[in-house]
Amino acid sequence: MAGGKPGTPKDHREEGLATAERKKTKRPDRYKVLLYNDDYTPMDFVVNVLVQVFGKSPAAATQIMLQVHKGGLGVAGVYIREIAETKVATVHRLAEERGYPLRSGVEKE
Ligand code: TYC
Repeated sequence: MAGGKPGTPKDHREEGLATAERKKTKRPDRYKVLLYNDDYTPMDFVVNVLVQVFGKSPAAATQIMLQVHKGGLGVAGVYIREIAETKVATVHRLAEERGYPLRSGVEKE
């Protein structure tokens, strides 16, 4: 089987690289996808987005939606940057299709 334990530096001894030239295998930075509260987007729409876009269970989605509703914002999920940005674009597209002002954004962890 190829590949070692995650986080274990690759052994380059058979590739002719000196120790000083060995590239670190960096874990990609993680980005939180945030949802922001507004006064118009229906609660059930937000719950459906959390289930369908972020893979949450209906119970977890309801908790996150209520956190956003009461606290102003909440974390929908955590991903590498490209995935996080795609999730934000999907949220905005789905909301705009329905005429809702729901906003989402990313924040580096
Ligand atoms: N505040 C909205 C309402 O009362 C519900 C809501 C929750 C909107 C979360 C956006 O990200 C949001 N209908």
